[in-house]
Amino acid sequence: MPYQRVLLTGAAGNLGRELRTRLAGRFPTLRLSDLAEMAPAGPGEEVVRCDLADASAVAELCRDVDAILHFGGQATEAGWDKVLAANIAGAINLWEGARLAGVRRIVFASSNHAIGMHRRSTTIDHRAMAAPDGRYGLSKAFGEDLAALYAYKHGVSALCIRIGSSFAEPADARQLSTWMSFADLGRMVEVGLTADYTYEIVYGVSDNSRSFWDNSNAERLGYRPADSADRFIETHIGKTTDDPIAELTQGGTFSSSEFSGDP
Ligand code: NAI
Ligand code: 15L
Repeated sequence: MPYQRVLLTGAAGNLGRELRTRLAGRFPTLRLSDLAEMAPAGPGEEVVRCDLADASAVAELCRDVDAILHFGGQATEAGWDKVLAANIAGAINLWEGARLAGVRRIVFASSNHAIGMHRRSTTIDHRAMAAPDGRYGLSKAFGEDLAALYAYKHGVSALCIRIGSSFAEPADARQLSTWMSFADLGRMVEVGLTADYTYEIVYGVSDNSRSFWDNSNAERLGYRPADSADRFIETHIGKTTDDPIAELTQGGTFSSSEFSGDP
């Protein structure tokens, strides 16, 4: 059954603004939400300001929605207060609101920082154990487990996209491995909305030859990336840090920040 109304959280953010443009006209109604101000609603759009930490507001936000693209929340490392409110309470409120509203599917912007302490020397796939590289990464691992609970127990199917680095262009040597173009993000979101599955984890990454990840699960679901960071190898290969923990781990400086273990 096609979706009548799709909710996009984080609509004022970098990826939210990209997706808003790419999804224009794709559904009868696209409901856009964020804590921050958004551009006014265009044709086929609804704009709703909402704090994900406010359970009753989020329950109302989910009403009459068929599917959710959950991109809102704290998008980098932060203190527990912010991570707890936006990403942990926010995720609980969203999935519970979705269950109550009969939402069928959630596409979740998880992050490579859920597995950021894995070594760069190991190629991991969607079955790798969580290895968060900070409070932010832990909140994404929590979101993935929350999605599994609601998928298997309550029928809210979920695609968790462990996004690498989604920017207009890769910025440094690490992003030669982790970069995802905006167009490939759009392709992955389309797979998330249309493929047949209950609960899946994939990596949000373009077709980079230096990728840290075996993304065969995404390919199995129908993802065909059209972009690659490889054309930046020559210019970016030397753009490394002088930080040994960052260079050792997939999460880079997220992993080395506050690091106090054995390398
Ligand atoms: P962003 O920071 O530009 O967008 C996040 C949006 O969430 C912001 O507009 C912010 O106002 C909103 N937000 C924050 N707290 C909120 C709250 N309590 N209630 C409602 N809205 C709130 O980040 P970006 O880059 O657009 O990322 C979007 C999503 O993708 C995030 O969940 C991030 O963790 C995830 N992601 C992004 C990656 C990237 O490379 N851009 C990589 C991995 C994951
Ligand atoms: C993320 O999860 C962040 O949202 C983004 O700003 C980048 O830091 C990205 O990971 C990355 O690892 O490059």
